[in-house]
Amino acid sequence: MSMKKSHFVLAGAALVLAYAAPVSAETIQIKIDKLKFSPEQVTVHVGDTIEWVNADFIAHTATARNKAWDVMLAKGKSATTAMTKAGAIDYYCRFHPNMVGKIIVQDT
Ligand SMILES: [Cu+2]
Repeated sequence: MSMKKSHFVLAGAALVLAYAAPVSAETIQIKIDKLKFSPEQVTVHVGDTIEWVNADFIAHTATARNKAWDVMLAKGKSATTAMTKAGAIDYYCRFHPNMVGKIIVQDT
């Protein structure tokens, strides 16, 4: 293999890595319907965003037990929360403590 050709191959491999490396952030929807978070448990990555959609006709909250966030969700409204730290977060609704869910945030 000539020097020229091996350089070309290396450049091609570097290009593939450059395209594969960045993981794009995602938005994951958690719906509230009939006093339930759905899905009840999700696994996401640091940098992802949770979109809360309250499909009920009453207000709810999504409140992290570790106090990382407390999202107020009026009836029929939605809101977003960015997941900035790795870890497992249990959350609940302050108005209806039986409503619980869990978000597992993985390092990217
Ligand atoms: Cu509630």
